[in-house]
Amino acid sequence: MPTFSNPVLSGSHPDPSIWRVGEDFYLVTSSFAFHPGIPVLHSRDLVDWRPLGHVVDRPSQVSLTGLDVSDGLWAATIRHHEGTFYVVVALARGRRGGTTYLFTASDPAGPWSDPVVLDAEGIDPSLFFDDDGRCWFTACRDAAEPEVTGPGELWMRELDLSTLELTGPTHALWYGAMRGAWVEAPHLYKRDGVYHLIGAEGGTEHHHAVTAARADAVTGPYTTDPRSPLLTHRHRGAAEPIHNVGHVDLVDTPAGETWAVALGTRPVDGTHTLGREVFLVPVEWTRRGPVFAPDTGRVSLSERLPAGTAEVPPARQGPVRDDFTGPSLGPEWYGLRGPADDLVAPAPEAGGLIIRLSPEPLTSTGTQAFVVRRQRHLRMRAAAPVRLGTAVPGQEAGLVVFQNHRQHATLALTVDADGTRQAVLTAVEAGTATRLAVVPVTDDEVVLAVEGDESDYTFHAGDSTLGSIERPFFSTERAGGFVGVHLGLYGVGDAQEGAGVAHVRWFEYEPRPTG
Ligand code: 6LW
Repeated sequence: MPTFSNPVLSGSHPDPSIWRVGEDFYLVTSSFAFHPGIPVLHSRDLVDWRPLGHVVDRPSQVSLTGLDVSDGLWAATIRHHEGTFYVVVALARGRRGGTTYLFTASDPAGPWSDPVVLDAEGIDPSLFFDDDGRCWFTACRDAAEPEVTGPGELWMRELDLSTLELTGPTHALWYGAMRGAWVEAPHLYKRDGVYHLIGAEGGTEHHHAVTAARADAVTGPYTTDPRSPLLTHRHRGAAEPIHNVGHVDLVDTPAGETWAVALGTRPVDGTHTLGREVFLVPVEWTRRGPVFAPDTGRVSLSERLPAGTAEVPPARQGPVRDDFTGPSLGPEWYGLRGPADDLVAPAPEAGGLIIRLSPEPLTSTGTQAFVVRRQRHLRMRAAAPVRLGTAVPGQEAGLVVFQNHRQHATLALTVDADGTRQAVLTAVEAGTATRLAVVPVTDDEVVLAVEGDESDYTFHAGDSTLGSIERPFFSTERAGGFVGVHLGLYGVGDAQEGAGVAHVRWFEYEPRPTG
């Protein structure tokens, strides 16, 4: 039987939401404080996903300034109805829901509208279009009487599609099946006249689980599906390769199957660095509701292909080099909290990327001269030839291994007070920087490289090895938050007259086989 490998989206792609229009599947994920925000991906087979665009690509849509890396845009839902795509998302501040936004587009590749602010509290908003054309908004929030119901509440209001306002009464739908932790991630589906409310419980970590309730009317009353949890790996041991499974969205294929996209992690010795990734899980609808992974009851690294798909392209092997020849950076590159195009941009006449050094340090909550892409493989090498335009003490540019603004490492070219060029390896933990190694360099341009594997990240400048940082240093377990490791380029320094520029001819990312 032909199979595919899970995850179908490796690296930090949390909280997947999926929709199909005809033969085309569209998927969005959380993007937190990264910019552009809310990636939209496209697939024809559910396995091979290509970036299509971003919902948030202009600072006028949403301000992310000042936000912690793991706040920002959380858990968007994508839906399509009568020619319009809808995305709803919560903007989190201080790890809590702040503002709920609704965006629309006629083409999921964009442009997406400026947002409409919905009068909604909480997080994990979703939309359900009923057969009668009415649209229902659901989300989760703190329960009014947590000692009675448990801490979280899934709630609903109607969305008026002509005004894009929530209207009518608020319906409290459900407090979860297990009630030990917040119920969240609600999505509503209708099957054979029954409304199925699927949620997540246990938190996004080890106890994450998919639970469900059902009702005969859209506004309830909802009764708990007694089979809950319907999908979880909370009961699996340390040898289980996939953990933290939950937060699903379901889609029907043209061939008549149902599949779920779920988030999960692949920890190594109890810590994960690649973030929450997207796993594809077969679903069978029964009289009792959806059965996830009917053959095994769990998410697998190797899964049978969806019906109607004979084969999928093999995963790309070998290094991928970005020569920065395009007019702008490709969709795999992200800045923080706003566009960094005036600071980091391809410069074809200079043959590569120009980084204008910025006084904004990587530890700030502003927009730095900084571009990164997801680390998508545990074993990998990233490398870039970097040249610092001037030799001014205090200026630096180079590679960054970025977990968040308070937890990262840099391998930078800089000069000391005597003007001696050097490469410096620095680790920043909980916002405090420690200089780990310094080597002198002689060439103007130095290839800076980092190799990662199960044990550590090892840093090289030209032929010199500066040292290693243990992999768990960059893990979510150590750093907290909701994101995985990103790799990229940055430059810091006060702009001097005509100076303060670094030049990078290319950036190479090479996945390496896991033995
Ligand atoms: C997301 C929520 C969650 O909104 O983490 O714990 C939040 N689960 O469903 C951010 O990814």
